[in-house]
Amino acid sequence: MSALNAESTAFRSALEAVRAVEPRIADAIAQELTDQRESLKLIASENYASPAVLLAMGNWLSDKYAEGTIGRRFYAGCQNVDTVEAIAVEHGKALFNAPYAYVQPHSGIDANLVAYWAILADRVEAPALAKVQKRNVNDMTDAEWAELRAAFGNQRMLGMSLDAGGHLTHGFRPNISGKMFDQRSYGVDAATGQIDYAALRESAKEFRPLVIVGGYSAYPRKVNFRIMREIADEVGATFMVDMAHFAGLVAGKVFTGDFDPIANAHIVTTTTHKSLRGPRGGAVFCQPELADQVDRGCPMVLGGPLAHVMAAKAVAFAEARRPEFADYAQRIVDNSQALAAGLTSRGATVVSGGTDNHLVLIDVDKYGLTGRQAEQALLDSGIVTNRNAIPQDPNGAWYTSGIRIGTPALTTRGLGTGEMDQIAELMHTVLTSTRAGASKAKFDLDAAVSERVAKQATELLADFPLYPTVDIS
Ligand code: DSN
Repeated sequence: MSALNAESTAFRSALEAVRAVEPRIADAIAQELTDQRESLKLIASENYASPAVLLAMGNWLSDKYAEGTIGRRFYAGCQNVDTVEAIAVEHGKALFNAPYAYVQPHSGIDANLVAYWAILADRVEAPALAKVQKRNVNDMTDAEWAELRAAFGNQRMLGMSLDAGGHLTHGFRPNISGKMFDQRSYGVDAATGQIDYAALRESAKEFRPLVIVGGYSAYPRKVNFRIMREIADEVGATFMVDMAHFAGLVAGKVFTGDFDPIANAHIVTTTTHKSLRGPRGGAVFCQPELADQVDRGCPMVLGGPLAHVMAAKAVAFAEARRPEFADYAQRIVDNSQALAAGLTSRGATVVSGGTDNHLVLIDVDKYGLTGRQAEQALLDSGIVTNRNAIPQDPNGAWYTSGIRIGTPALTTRGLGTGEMDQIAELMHTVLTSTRAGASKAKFDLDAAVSERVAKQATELLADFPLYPTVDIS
């Protein structure tokens, strides 16, 4: 049986089994494939996992509870989960050249919580921990949170500001990290749009954080993790990097040397489904001295490990160890740079003047639009992006003034730099044809324009079929 037939048969059979119980779910799954095939997906945090990764998740490994770690479980009968987790760890360590890997986190937020707890537990005195265990945290006021932080030694976190591209889990209040830590942000230089390491160093010296967090969700440049580690060492901080967005570029050896987080940080967290192209999930990589605390992730902050997803992580890591993944990673950046150049040449304002990674951030104020208006106008035209704050954004995090555009997914489909220029033209057409409406969410766009662009987007994708080996019709 050819690969085409094996994969198609597998997905068809799975849908048939689901349809026999709840046809609406089978229909929604099938429709998702149709929708993904037809849309120009430029969401920087999304990708298309391989059929092998997807199929590794749909099985009876899901039925097993396995709290604990390899060989030390709180449940009997975990021999196959042990095998799966050990293989995922083996591939993860080899892929990233990491001394230690923990592949249980269910998401990036979970991975960050595991890392924060490991850092706190490693650095905080035992009496402070005992004090916390007496608390009921659910009804705590801000003052009580401050008291709790004091019990932990007033731990401080220095992380990237949200408008410069940082993530909510880097110490912001909608996330528990904003309650666990006193957070101070570092931003970007107003003129260059890039991290000002001298300012970061000064801030760290003054603030004396327990942890410095590198990494981002919407920063279009390489980060010099060697300099950040130097700063952390100067102030006695633990240096953590959240590489969720650019893990694929680390795996593919686009980011090496000073720009390799694993080589420079004490602890590194990631998701596995963005540029890394694996299943939805997270992982933590760390230096050996933090390994014991990281291993406490479940049940400290995680529910039981998802063995079926760890199986898919193992498959994805194995795929990323192949030479063709390095080629893929480089093409992600080539495409991103071509997209930035195409937009710039058509008059767009690209934040920081370009990109070194998988994403491009544009300032849509140039078109008299908010991010919310631009995002919806593009979506109506078949182009899926997401609105994002830009440095010193006057429109805040909800409406924003920016659009974040990422190339990992379309690069997986095989689109190249020529197609990126065509996409820049389509985006330019939509953005210059859209007029702001009566509110920050409303806008006017001639339906003829959006229909024409959507048709052109579909035509562009026709030469790059998604999941060409999968036929579920
Ligand atoms: N949701 C991810 C992103 O879009 O960047 C991060 O949480």
